[in-house]
Amino acid sequence: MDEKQSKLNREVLLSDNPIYYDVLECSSCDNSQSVYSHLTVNDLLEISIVISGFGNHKILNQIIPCREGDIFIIPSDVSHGYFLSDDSEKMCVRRFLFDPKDWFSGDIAAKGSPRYCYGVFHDNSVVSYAKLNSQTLGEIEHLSQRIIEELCGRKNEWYGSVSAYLSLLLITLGRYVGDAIKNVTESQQNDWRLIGPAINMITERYSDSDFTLEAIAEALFVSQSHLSRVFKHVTGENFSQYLKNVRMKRACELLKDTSLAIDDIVERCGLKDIPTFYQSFHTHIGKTPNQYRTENKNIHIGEKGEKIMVILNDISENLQLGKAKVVKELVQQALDEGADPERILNDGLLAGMNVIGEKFKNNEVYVPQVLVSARAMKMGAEILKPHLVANGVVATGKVCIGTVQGDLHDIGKNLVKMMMEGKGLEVVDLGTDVAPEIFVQTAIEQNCQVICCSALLTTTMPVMEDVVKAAIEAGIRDKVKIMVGGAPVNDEFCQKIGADIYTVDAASAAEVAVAFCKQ
Ligand code: B1M
Repeated sequence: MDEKQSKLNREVLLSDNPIYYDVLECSSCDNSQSVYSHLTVNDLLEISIVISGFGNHKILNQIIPCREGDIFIIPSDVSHGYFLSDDSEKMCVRRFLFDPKDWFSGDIAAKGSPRYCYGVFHDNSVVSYAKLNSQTLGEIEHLSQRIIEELCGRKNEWYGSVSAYLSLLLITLGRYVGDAIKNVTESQQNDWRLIGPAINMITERYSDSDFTLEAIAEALFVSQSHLSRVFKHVTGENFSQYLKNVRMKRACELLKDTSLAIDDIVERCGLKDIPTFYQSFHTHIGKTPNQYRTENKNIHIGEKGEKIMVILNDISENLQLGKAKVVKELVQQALDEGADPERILNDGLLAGMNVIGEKFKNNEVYVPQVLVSARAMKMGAEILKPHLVANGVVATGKVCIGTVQGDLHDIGKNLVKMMMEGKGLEVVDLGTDVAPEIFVQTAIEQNCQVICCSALLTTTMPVMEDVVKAAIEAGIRDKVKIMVGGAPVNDEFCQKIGADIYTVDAASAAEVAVAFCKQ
C-alpha cells in the first residue's frame, strides 16, 4: 500500500470516562509515517466513520478501500489504520471508542433488537462494516459533532447527554449496517470470526508461558493447521510472532510504568527466561530493557530534568577533554540531583566516549587524548559504581571475565565486571590479552559457571570462537555458559561461533550472568 500520507490532526480525550474520540485528518502533503491509532484499550469498541474523502483502511493484513459514508465497527485492540490511496488527496475519519458493557444494559447484544449491531457484540467477530448513504451520513456527522461538543464543553455532566447522543448514533447506524455487510465476502467474515476470538484469547492468556496455538485451536474446535493458516492470512504474522509481539508490548508497558524487577516482568509476560528475554527484547525493540526503562521513565523531564540534562552534557564534554577531576565532580552532582545512575553512565560517560571513538576513527584525536578520556571515564565510573550496584539483588555464582587475546581494551570489560560484582557474583578478572586456554583452564580450576569474553577489535573477535572450541575440547561445554560482548560483537556473530549469548551492555550482561548462575 502506498503510505504517502498524512496529517494527523488528533484530538483525544483520555480520561476516566469510558468514551474517547479522535479525528484523523489525512492529507497527501505531509510525510508522517502512519496514522495508526494509539487509542488501543482492550475491550472497547471503536466506531470509525469516514466523514469525507477516500483512501484505504488497513485492518490486520487486509486492505479495504474506503470512502465517505463508510463505517467500521471494530474491537479497539485490533490493529488498524487509515491511509490515503494513490489518487486520494484527503480523508477525514471520526472515531469513537466506548465500552459497550458500561453503556448498555444488554439488549444491544441481543439479536433482533433494534440496536443489534451485526455480531460485533454477539459473537466477537473482528469487524462489522457498513456504508452510509448521504442523508444518514449527514445525521451521523451532526450527532458526532454534538457528542464532541458535549465532551469538550460539559465534561462534568457529560455522561447523560453524551450517552443519549451515542445511543441515537448507534440506533441510526444500526438501521444501516445490515445490508452493507454484504460488501465483505463470506470467507473474510468467516476468517475474522475465527481470528477475533483467537486474538482475544491471546490478549487474555499471554502471561501463561505454556500458552500455545494448540490451546486456541482446541478451544475454537478447529484444527491447528487451519487456525495457523488463517491467522497468518488475516494478521500477516504467524501465531508465535504475534504472541511474542503482544508479550514484548506488555513488557515495554511494565518497564515504563512500574518498578518491577526484570524477573518479575519476565514471569508476568509469559516469557521463557531472563537471557532469552534480554536477547529478544534487544532484537525486537533495538534497546536493552534497562535502556528502554531509563529513557522512557524520563520523558517528562520538567525543570529538574532539564538541569540533569545539562549536567550529563557537561560530563560528556569534559570527558572528551579528558578532565577526569571535573567529570568526577559532575557525576556526583548528577547523583545529588537524583539522576538515574544508569542514565549518567549511558547519556554522560558513554556518550562522551563514543564521540572520542568517532574522532579517533577519523584521525581527529590520537592515542594520548583517547587515554586521558579513558582515564576520565574510569574515574567517573568509580563514583557511579556503588550506585549502579545498589539495585542489584545479591546472587550467588562465579564467573571469569577477560578481554580476548590480542586486545588491550579493558574499560567495557571492567564495567561488566563491576555490574556483575554488584549483583553479588564472584568475578575472576583475567585482565586483557587473554588466551582461549586461560579462559577454559580458569573455568575448570575455579569452578566458574560462566566464561565472559570481551572484544573491541574486529581482528580479535575470532578469538571468541577459539574459546568456544577450547571449551568443547576440554569437555566442559555443557557445564559452562559462554557470554560474549564488546562494540563489534553482535547476536549473529554469537550464534555463528556457538557461544551462548551476546549482550549489548554491562547491565544486561550482569542480569543474564545471574540468570545463568541460577540455572
Ligand atoms: Co581503541 N579502538 N585501539 N583504544 N578504542 C576502538 C575500539 C575503535 C572502534 C576506535 C575507532 O577506530 N573508532 C578501533 C577498533 C576498530 C575495529 O576494530 N573495528 C580501535 C583501534 C583501531 C585501536 C588500535 C588498533 C589503535 C592503534 O593502535 N592504531 C589500538 C589497539 C590496541 C589493542 O587492543 N591491541 C587501540 C588502542 C586504544 C587505547 C589503548 C588508546 C584505548 C584503550 C584504553 C583502555 O581500554 N584501557 C582505546 C580506546 C579507549 C578506544 C575507544 C575510543 C573507546 C573504547 C571504550 O573504552 N569504550 C574505541 C572507540 C569506541 O568504542 N567508541 C576504540 C567505552 C566502553 C565502556 O565501551 O568497551 O564497548 P565498550 O563496552 C561496552 C559494551 O561493548 C559492553 O559493555 C560496555 C558498556 O556497558 N561490553 C560487553 C564490553 N564487553 C562486554 C562483554 C560482555 C557483555 C558486554 O559479555 C561478556
